[in-house]
Amino acid sequence: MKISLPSDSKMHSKEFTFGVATASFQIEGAADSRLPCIWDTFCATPDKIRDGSDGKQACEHVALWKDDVELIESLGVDAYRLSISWGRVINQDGSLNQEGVSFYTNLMDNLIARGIKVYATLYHWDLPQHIEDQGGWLNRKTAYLFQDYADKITQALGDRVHSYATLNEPFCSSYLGYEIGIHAPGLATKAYGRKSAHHLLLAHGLAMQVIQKNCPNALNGIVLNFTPCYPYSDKPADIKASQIADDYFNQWYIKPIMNGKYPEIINDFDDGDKPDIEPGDMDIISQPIDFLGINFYTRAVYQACSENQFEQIDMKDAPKTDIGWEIYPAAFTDLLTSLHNTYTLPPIYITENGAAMDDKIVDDAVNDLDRLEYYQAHLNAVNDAIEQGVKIDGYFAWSLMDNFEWAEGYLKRFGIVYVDYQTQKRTIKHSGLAYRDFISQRAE
Ligand code: IFM
Repeated sequence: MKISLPSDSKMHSKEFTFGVATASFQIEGAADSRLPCIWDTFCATPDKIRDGSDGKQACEHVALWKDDVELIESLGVDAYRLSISWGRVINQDGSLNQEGVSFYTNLMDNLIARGIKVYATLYHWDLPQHIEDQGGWLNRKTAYLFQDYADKITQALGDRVHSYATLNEPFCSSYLGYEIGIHAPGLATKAYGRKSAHHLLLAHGLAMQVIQKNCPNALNGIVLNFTPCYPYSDKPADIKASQIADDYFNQWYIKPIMNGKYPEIINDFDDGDKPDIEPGDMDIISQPIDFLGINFYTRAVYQACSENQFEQIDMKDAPKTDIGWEIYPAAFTDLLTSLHNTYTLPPIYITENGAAMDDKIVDDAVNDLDRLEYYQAHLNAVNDAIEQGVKIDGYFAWSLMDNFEWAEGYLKRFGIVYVDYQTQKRTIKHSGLAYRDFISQRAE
């Protein structure tokens, strides 16, 4: 089976960027050559990671990066999205760690020499533990430490980076990490979710100021994840429930950036649950961005519930990926068109999209037709949105290779390349070969 799009699709143009994505903690390993981070601590806490694993070795990318660059090149992609480990490049006293910086400059130089553009995210969840010990994202000072890190690393990397994203998915850092505690640092207090989210968004704005100054020619922005919310029925109460959920999980992160305001539901919160907003914060958060990164995997369905206002329904008979997420590509088009109609957006990049599947390696091959179908359907959905007038300039498959899937450990495989964690052998899956073939047949 092949990937194909209508012959007049704008995604066939070489102007459209195709890439693959990873993140530092999920692939790098080499934990001894960086500062400990909140995910090291979380992994060392009993019962937090389903298979009891950690990120100490992961895909050993710090050792194997040259092979991995060859692998990326062999896929024929235009760009590689990676994240920088804060604790690999900044020492505890705030100075640059030259060894860590060299790791990234060598990697980037090698990618650039092969014509592969670098899309770098500065924060993909691996907060140095010593900063968490001072309150982490609940402490306003962390936003300023992030600005300082962004300032130093963007100067050090120079013009190697084509595009900087400040944060990846602040929803996950704040809600999963501080409000319900299923991600690091594992705190579970309702008010913490909104308070940490505000400091993350402030960090984004403060970092944008220095990145735009240091790298005015790079494409600079933020990556947000969205799980579009649908009502379980046509009943007004269910529709209202899905709207509240949407404000809480999705609009909460984009509206401050695009419109300088939190959604109206903030007015319904108890005072103690509101974020600590200081004068000028919303202006810092809402300064212009050059691009918006969107990560999409699935949708969620809600019904009204008197206790919590909304309650998620498990769509039992719906097709799902191996991580239990419903496969519903129409929600991707709906999301993109609705964001386009709601906000005045900069160009969009799909910075993550992909599926965990129960892969089997047989005779050195992984025949992951289920993942391939997922990609086909979701590329169609992106194409539909473009046809409806949404400006989308790129698409990154999540992920280049199987890796540490956070609280699921190594049990869930999202790669288009299979990783044997015993031998570290990489095998391009059928979906990866199809992605490569699709990319290679684009017009010059
Ligand atoms: O693996 C994660 C990634 O780190 C962030 N976005 C979602 C992916 C799949 O869960």
